[in-house]
Amino acid sequence: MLTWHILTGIHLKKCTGSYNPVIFSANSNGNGKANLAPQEKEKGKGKLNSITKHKHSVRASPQNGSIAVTGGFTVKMSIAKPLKKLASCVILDLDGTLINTALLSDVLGGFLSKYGKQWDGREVHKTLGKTPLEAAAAIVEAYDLPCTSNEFISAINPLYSEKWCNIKAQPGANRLIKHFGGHGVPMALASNSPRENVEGKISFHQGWKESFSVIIGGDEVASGKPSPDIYLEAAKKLNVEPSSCLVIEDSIPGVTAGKAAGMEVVAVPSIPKQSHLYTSADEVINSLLDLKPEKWGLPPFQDWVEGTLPIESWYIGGPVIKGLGRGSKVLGIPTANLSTEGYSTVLSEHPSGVYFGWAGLSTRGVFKMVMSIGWNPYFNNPEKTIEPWLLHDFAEDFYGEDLRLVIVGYIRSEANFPSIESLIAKIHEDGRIAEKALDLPIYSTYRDDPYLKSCVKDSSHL
Ligand code: RBF
Ligand code: MG
Repeated sequence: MLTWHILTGIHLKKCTGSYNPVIFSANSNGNGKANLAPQEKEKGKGKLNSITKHKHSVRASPQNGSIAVTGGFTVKMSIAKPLKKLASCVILDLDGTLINTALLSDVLGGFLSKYGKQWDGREVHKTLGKTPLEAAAAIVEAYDLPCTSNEFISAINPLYSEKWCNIKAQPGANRLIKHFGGHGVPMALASNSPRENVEGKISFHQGWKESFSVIIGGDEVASGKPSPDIYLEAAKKLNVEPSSCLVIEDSIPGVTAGKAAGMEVVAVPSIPKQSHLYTSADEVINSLLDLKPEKWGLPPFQDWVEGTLPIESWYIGGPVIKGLGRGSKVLGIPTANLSTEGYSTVLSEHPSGVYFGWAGLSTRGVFKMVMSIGWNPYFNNPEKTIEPWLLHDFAEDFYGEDLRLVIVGYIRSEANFPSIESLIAKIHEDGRIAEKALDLPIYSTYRDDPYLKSCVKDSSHL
C-alpha cells in the first residue's frame, strides 16, 4: 500500500501496486503545506480557491481552472500556465543523466595519446548521446585514426569497462530512483549503449537494477537515439502509452528521440552552458536536484525542508583568493573566493547552484556560509568558481587564509537577473534561508565536523 501527502491535509491512499497520477500546479513543500511558486505569488495568481471531493478522475480542465486529483479531490485554482501532460511512468537515460561518464573522456585521452593525438575535451559533444558506432566514427574521423570504427570500439571498450566501477551517480540520481521506486512509479532505463554495458555499469550502483521494470539497450532496437525506437520499445515493455511517459535525458539526440516518441522530455544537459540548445525539450533543468515531479503529475519530493534540500555532505578547502573584485565592491556581498586549484574533479562533479554549509577559518572559528558554484550567469564568468559568503561581519579581509567548507544543503540553481538589485536581493534571501536552516539539527551537527575543527584547532596554537 502506498500513501503520500500533497496539499494541506490531503492524504491519498493507494490500495493497489499501480501508481495513479496526481496533478496540480502549486508546489508542495513536502510537509503537507501547499506553497505557490514565488512568481505566481507575486502576480497573485495560482491562488488556491477551493478543494472539493469527488470520485476518481485524472484530467485537468484548464478552462474552468479545476484540476482533478486521482483519489477523490478536485483542487480549484486560477491557473497561470496551462498544465503539462500527465505522466505515469519515467524513462531515464543512463550515461550523463544518471551516471557521470565524464571520466571515460580521460580514457579516450589516454588512448588517443598512444596514436600521438591529443584529445580535446571540448570535442566530447561529438559523442554525446550517440550510438557507440556513431561516436566511434566521429572520433576516428576527427582524429584521423588508422583504424575502422569497429576496431576502435573493440580496442577502447575493455578500457572503458575497467572504469565502470569508478563511475559515480549524478547528484540526485539515487534520490530520484528511491523516490519513484518508493511511490510505485514504474521506471525504465533506455540507453544507446549495448544492454550488456548498461547492466555492467548499473551493477556498481546498489538497488538500481531492481528499480527498473524495463531496461532497453541500443542493441535491442533497429536504430538508436535520435530515433524514437528505444523510447517506444521502453513504453511498449512498460505497457503504457508513450504520451504518459516522462523522459529524462542529458543529450540532444536523446531529447530528440523522446520527443519523436511523443513523450514529455526534461533535459538535464551534462555539458555546461548549453541549455539554450535544448529547445525541443519540454523543460531544461540544471541538475536532477531541480526536478519537480509534480509538474508532470508525479508525486513530489518530500525531502525539502524550509526551502533547502539536504544533500550528502562534501568537503572542499584551500586558501582564500581575490575574486573578480565584485563581491564587496559591486554587490556589497563580500565573498571569500576559494582557490579551485586541484579541485577540478570536485568542481565538475557538483552541479552549479546555490549551496550552504559551515566554513572553518584557520584563525577565526567556524561560521555559517552560503555559496554559489558556477559561472554566475549575471556576469557570465568564463570559469566555474566557488564563491562562499560567510554570514558574519569581519573587520578585515583574510586573503591567503586557509578556508575549509562542509557543504550540507542545496537551495536553488544559479539564475540570471534583470538587474543587479534583484541579484543582490536574491543572494540576501539565500543568506536568510541558509542562516535559519543551519540551526536545524540535520545541518547543525556538521558545525562540529572534524574537517573544520582540525583546521581551527591547529592554527589556534600559532
Ligand atoms: N550570480 C549569478 O549570476 N546568479 C546567481 O543566481 C547567483 N547566486 C548567488 C548566490 C550566493 C549565495 C552568492 C554568494 C553569490 C551568487 N551569485 C550569483 C554570484 C554573485 O554574482 C557573485 O558573488 C559576484 O559575481 C561576486 O563575484
Ligand atoms: Mg546520455
